[in-house]
Amino acid sequence: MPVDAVVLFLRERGHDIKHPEILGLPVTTGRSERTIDRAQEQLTEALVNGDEDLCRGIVLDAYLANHRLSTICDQVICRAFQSIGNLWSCGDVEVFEERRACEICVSVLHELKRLIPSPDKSAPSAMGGTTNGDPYTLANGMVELVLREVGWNATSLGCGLPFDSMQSAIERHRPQLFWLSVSVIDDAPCFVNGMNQLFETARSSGTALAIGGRAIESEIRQNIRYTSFCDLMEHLDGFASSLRRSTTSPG
Ligand code: B12
Repeated sequence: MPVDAVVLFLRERGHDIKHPEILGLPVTTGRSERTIDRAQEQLTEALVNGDEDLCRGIVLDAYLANHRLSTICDQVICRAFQSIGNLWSCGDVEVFEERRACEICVSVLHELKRLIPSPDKSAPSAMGGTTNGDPYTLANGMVELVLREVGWNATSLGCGLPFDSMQSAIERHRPQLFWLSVSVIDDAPCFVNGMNQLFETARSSGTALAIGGRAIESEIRQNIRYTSFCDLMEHLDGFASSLRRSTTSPG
């Protein structure tokens, strides 16, 4: 049986996992607290200490406890990075510790991708990334996972994409959904212009445009066009689930 099917079975039945190493999971799987608040505190500490196995175990335990990926992303991983950002700005965490935490997180997100059941061949497609000058990889990786969990065939195009290349991707692949994660805006007028052109391309291709990220402040939002703005992965989870139902429902 493939590992994603075994993990799905364990999640749905709430069974404990006795020998995680047989499934290629870290030996710490099944040892950490399954409550979300405690998981966030444990993850912050494990990330700062660079304990990759423990980080993988904490996140996988939350997943095996049947928490939605969007909840794990918002309430465990994102909050852990907020704490790390605060510790860094107070000088209590070194730059190398923060960077190492990001590396670990990227590998944990890859591992989660392996454990989510693959979308059906007939699943609607989604793609997206971050724009020019935006190096923030984590939120972008999370969007891909959250969409896959709700049955989308989601593919990240990566970070630092020029707007015209995103338009080409939409025209060539005509995905039902395109996302943009925006953590940095270098040049607001250029961003607004790029977004509005992207929206026009998306509209003429029948593609919904979902955006989110800390850099989209209300003044920017008022000047750009999009289909859905999400503060959280949990919002995307709800939006993408209902869009998927309307995309795939007969008639
Ligand atoms: C990791 C990190 C970096 C790394 C990122 C590496 C990487 N591989 O991604 C790097 C090294 C690039 C970096 C650089 C800098 N950083 Co930095 N960084 C962070 C940190 C610690 C975590 C960011 C992160 O990834 N969080 C996890 C993600 C998942 O959370 P999120 O971005 O908030 O996303 C959530 C929502 O916004 C939403 N969302 C986001 N995108 C989308 C998209 C869609 C479609 C949807 C639905 C939802 C959604 O869902 C997410 C989950 O809830 C933050 C601290 C913090 N509070 O976030 C500081 C932070 C953002 N950085 C900060 C600073 C100061 C910098 C630097 C200026 C430092 C420097 N002197 O060089 C540079 C600037 C770089 C640049 N070009 O702008 C400050 C920003 C302060 C400010 N007010 O602007 C922060 C807040 C730290 C702090 N407390 O001071 N940083």
